Amino acid sequence: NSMLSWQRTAFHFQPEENWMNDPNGPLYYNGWYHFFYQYNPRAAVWGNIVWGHAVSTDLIHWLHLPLALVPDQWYDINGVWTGSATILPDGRIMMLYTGSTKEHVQVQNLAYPANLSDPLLIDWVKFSGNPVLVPPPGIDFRDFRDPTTAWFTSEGKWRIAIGSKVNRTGISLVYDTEDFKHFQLLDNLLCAVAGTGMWECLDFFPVSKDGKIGLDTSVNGPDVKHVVKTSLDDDRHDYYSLGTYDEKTATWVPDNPKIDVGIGLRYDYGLFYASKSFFDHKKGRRVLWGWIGEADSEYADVQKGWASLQGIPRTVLFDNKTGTNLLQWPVEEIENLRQRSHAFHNLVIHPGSVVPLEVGSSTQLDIFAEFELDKEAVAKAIETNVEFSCQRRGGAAIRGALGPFGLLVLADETLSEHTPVYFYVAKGQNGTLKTFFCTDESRSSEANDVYKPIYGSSVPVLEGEKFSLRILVDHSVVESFAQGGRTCITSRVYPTKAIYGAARLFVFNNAKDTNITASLTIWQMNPAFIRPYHPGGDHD
Ligand code: DQQ
Repeated sequence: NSMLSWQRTAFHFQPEENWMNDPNGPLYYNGWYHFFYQYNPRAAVWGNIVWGHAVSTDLIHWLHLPLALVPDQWYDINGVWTGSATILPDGRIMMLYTGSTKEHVQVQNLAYPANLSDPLLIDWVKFSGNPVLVPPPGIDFRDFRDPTTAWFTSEGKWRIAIGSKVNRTGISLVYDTEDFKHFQLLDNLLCAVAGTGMWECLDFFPVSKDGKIGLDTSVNGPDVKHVVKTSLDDDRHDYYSLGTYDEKTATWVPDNPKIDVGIGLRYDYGLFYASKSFFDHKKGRRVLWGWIGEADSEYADVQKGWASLQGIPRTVLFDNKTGTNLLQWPVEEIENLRQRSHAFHNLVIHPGSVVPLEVGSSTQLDIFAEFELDKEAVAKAIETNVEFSCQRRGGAAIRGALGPFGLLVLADETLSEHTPVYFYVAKGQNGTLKTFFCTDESRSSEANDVYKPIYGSSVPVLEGEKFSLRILVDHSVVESFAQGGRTCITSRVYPTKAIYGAARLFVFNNAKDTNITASLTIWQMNPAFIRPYHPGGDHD
């Protein structure tokens, strides 16, 4: 449908058509990144779930391959659901995934590459003894899914976590295995949080306290913290928490019980779900994939013939400056798509003004911006509204003493459509500043069958730091990272006017009492050719 074809992205991973959801089993092997994903080969809505498969050498340019796993056995006939890869020291690959059986029971199955010397790992074999795990006593047959990557224990066993729930308590079951075929359920739960409901797509991995290097999943010791991530089926958000893992008891405790799994921090305050990380041996980094769904109607998805995309993969590091959060940042390879840049130095933006940035068409951009407030204005400001929240009625139109200020992306000339990505600084009674980072979709589109929320949360800004943000704009997706990736917001937006050559970019300052000094670099982005697979063809 040409009416909607502008929504198609230029450098995000998408199948050629139909529905996609969770990232599955990402891995790096023999020079190729492999990416699998939940896919409906028949329609642009969820159903008939198989594993799609693609390969890349840079995480940005992809080659689509034949489907890796399809429902063809009693134990996965209702869907080949989410799973994770473990690469053994001898180079074998163990792929554990959830199958929905002919009776809709959730079981765990094992698959592996048919031929490890095929660099593209095209053919996959299901283990003849599947399923390798069925729901244990006390667990509902519909609440047992999404096995993690395994990590090695000092006892010489592999350990995995699987999400579930008991009543309203979200839990992480833990199993040990030596061969990925026989598993032993441990007595303890890795962790559990009351009131959080079903835990989908658990992820569990170490981060280096030095904040510099990524770690393979089995690394442990005094120099690491462990992250637990859960995708809450109830509210469809990905929550993580930093804490300490005790291998002996197979338990994990959060650093701060107030920001436990499922109640504290989120990877992303917009649309971002069912994420999964993997360790990239090539570059020694941990890379995070997340599913970005649609915010339009199912009818529109069927019209356009596709639904969902994947976020640009993010490197994940511990933030050793704050000590309280992770840093997420688009993988450096995305920078190879940058074309010519436009730079603006020390633009002074007065209260209540909107200034166009003449950068040409603005549908494919990489933006880096830094903002400073007037020191005097900050000192004089008497606003005491630390109760601010991004979701408060009014969004970017609210005018406070020290905010909002930021960018308007995917805007048309007359601003009848625009999406503000912005900071809001609130001043507390004792003079402390609290910063919020938000995206306001309420004026993003004149279409009325679209969900247009205001997203956001607070973001730590340390003494001496400027306010900084990075935004990737790609037709119908806006991924925003504040303060080096402390707080992230992914939006799907569906403008009707601010498309192709008509899309513009503005910087704005809606604060009442302060000028904003803005310095920006803006790159036009090349498309990433994501190519179909032609058996027997040339794949160079
Ligand atoms: N998607 C899969 C499940 C998982 C859910 C099914 C999360 O395995 O729990 O498509 O989006």
